[in-house]
Amino acid sequence: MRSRLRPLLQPFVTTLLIVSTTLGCEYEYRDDPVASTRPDQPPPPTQEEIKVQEQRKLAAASGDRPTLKTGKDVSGAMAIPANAKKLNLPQLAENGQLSVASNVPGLGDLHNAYDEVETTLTKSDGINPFRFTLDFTTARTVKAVRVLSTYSDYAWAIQSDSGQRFVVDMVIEGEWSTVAFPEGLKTKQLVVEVLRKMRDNYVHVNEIEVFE
Ligand SMILES: [Ca+2]
Repeated sequence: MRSRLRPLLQPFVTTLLIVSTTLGCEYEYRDDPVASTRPDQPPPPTQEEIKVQEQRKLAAASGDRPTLKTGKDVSGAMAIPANAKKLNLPQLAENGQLSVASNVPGLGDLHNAYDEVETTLTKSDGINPFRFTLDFTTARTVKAVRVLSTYSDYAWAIQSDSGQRFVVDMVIEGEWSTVAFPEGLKTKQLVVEVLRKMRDNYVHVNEIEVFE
């Protein structure tokens, strides 16, 4: 019986051997699993970032041009008073006598807006108006503030810590605009808002200067 079955079983055993050898070879040439190189997940957004994202969505959905809150219209050309002296904002910031914040979270180049270099700028990442808050450690008697914004005509506003607010309605793209206070504006805080007036809402601010 066994001898009669052997010829029948032989091809089957041979086939099994070939299949197992082939599979074995295939496994040997397979690459080892590659370790995951995916970077760590970014941290969840902060409440402030969520609020900004919602503002962007609302602005995009409305299709309206943003505007500045009203204030005293000082749109006429103004000159820096002759006796005014420019504050060295980068130095004051480095000395801890000035801190600058904005309404756009996470900007790493905010200092470009007050580094005394016209060609360097920071942009608002879709937030319009772009608001800067300059907090001095001691009260200043401000005689003028001037601003330079590029890539679009713009409007801007300056506000003191007492709430006095001045608005320049229209400035040509790439031109400096000055608001002067010949009598001096006593304040520890200056809020500067720049509104982009054309096309998108990426506000480019090259420089903010303060004179005392
Ligand atoms: Ca600059």
